[in-house]
Amino acid sequence: MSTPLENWVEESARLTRPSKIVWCDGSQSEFESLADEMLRDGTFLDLNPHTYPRCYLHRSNPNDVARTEGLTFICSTRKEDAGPTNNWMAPAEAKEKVRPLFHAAMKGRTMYVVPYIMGPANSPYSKIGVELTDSPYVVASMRIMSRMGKVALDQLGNSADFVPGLHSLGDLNPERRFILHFPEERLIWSVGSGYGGNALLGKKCFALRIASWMAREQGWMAEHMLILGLEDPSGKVTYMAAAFPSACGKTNLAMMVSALESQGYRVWTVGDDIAWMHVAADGTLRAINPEAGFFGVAPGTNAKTNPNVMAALRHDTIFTNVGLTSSREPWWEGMDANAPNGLMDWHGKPYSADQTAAAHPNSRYTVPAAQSPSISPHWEDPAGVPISALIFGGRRARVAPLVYESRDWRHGVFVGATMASETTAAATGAVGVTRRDPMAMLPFCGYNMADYFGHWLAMEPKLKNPPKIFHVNWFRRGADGKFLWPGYGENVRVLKWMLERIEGRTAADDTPIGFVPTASSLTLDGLRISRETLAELLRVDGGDWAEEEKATGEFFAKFGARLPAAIHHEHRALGERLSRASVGAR
Ligand code: GTP
Ligand code: SPV
Ligand code: MN
Repeated sequence: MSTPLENWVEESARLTRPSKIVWCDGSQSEFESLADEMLRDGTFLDLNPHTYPRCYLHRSNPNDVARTEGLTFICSTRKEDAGPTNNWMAPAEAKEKVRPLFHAAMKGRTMYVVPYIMGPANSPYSKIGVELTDSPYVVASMRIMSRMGKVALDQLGNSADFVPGLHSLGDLNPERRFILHFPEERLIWSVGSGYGGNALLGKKCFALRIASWMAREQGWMAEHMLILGLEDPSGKVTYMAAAFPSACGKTNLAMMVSALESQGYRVWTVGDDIAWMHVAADGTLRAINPEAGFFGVAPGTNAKTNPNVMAALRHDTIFTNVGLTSSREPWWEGMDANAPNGLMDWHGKPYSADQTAAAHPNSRYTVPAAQSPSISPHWEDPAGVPISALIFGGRRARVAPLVYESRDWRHGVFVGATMASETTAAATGAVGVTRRDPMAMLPFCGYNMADYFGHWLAMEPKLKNPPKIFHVNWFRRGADGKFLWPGYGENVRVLKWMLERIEGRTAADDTPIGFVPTASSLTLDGLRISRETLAELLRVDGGDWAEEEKATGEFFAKFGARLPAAIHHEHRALGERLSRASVGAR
């Protein structure tokens, strides 16, 4: 008798016709032989073995350097279940359209069977996926990003309880690129891309799009959130989870070196991109990081902004689309002031100073989580860590103050639902355009976002002490166009204010949008920031917010009658508070 997994592998091989099938065990020796093969065919370039041992550079096809949201589909039976913010195709139509692209797609190639666990190996919250892929780069990346190989196969046994994901590079032509999710079948099909979230199917496809659908059915949450622990001077650690859109600072917040370390505040990393959160028997919200590695944005990372990442990267790391120095070390914009002589750009061409960038703006490192000096001793705790605060945030040149606290859970859900952020290079398309991105889940929610807001609202009564919900913005700019807040390790000052709010120990101004720190309630010692800059960072501008309230209404209108009444109610209440305040100000 063959197992459900064997049957599916066989069926997929009949479709894709690989010349060979390899079942991956996840061992170091397996990785080494894959790496050797990739060095031979140019998929991997080796880096300096003395300064970057066992590290490799991968250059992807220049047309395949970011997630492609326009080619990503939710294939639910009913269109309304995918909702107005997702691309949708009917399941049968999607399969008919895309199956031919898989036909004999692996001819002359190897099909790798990649079993993986999302979550710690022995956690009741973990789930198993299996990816079939013809990309050895994907295999090597999945080995870092998940618990891959024998450990997953042993846990699966003969069970059919796994999320299947079929992936082929195809011909890498964007015209023939599709990322399809069949949430009712819990099936993923991806063809035509080898990049990150398009191709490492455990990450955005499973752990967010498919998992968010499962989480709603089963009463838990799958979120685009980092998880960190803030240690206070007494040694107590308070855990927080934060949702910022792609390339808006999750990895950097989760792995920061605290500017208040001398005062006894430090940050421990549990996860940097995805949180699966369940209500435990005692009514606490418990979060696990389903991933085992970090797929982080390289540009902007340096010894000052993020020493933990810089230390983590020095061995056993894969770099994608960064520059290469003459001493065969990785290089990217923002690593140090000047591009070194003899630099090659991410295409492999000599870099010249009139060029915009040596590294692609969405170039990345793939590194095992355990390599970070900041990794929490509880990062693989099967029960997860208890969450005391949820944080939303985005990239806003104006409007959103440095930090504010929502009035209660329901208002906090509204704050998350009204998030907006300027787009980044993490997805193809224009950069710097403000778009609504509720809970940083716009590209990742596997179902109708109106129902998703409803699901958030429905979590509250299950929680004994619902976490406080905050909103942050590290990216507000002054009249000169420069960031007003120094960011990175200094962000701990904002986390400390949140901690003191959780513990009821510090002051805030009650504004129409929520509770904003008083000028004296933020710990600013050791930071040179003028009183005017601070006032601007914390300012709630009546005109900006009136526009914001209007834009929010237009966004919500897309959802029609499906939008929960509580969200309408919060929207009206915000409008009323804003107009009362503007009358008061007159
Ligand atoms: P994804 O992996 O795409 O989900 O991104 P992310 O949310 O983890 O973002 P990441 O921490 O990688 O940061 C993205 C970019 O923003 C990098 O270039 C960082 O250097 C920059 N950045 C992160 N935190 C801050 C901050 O506090 N202030 C400023 N000015 N820039 C920041
Ligand atoms: C993101 O874009 O949010 C990422 C990178 O974390 S990717 O894996 O490409 O989704
Ligand atoms: Mn992300």
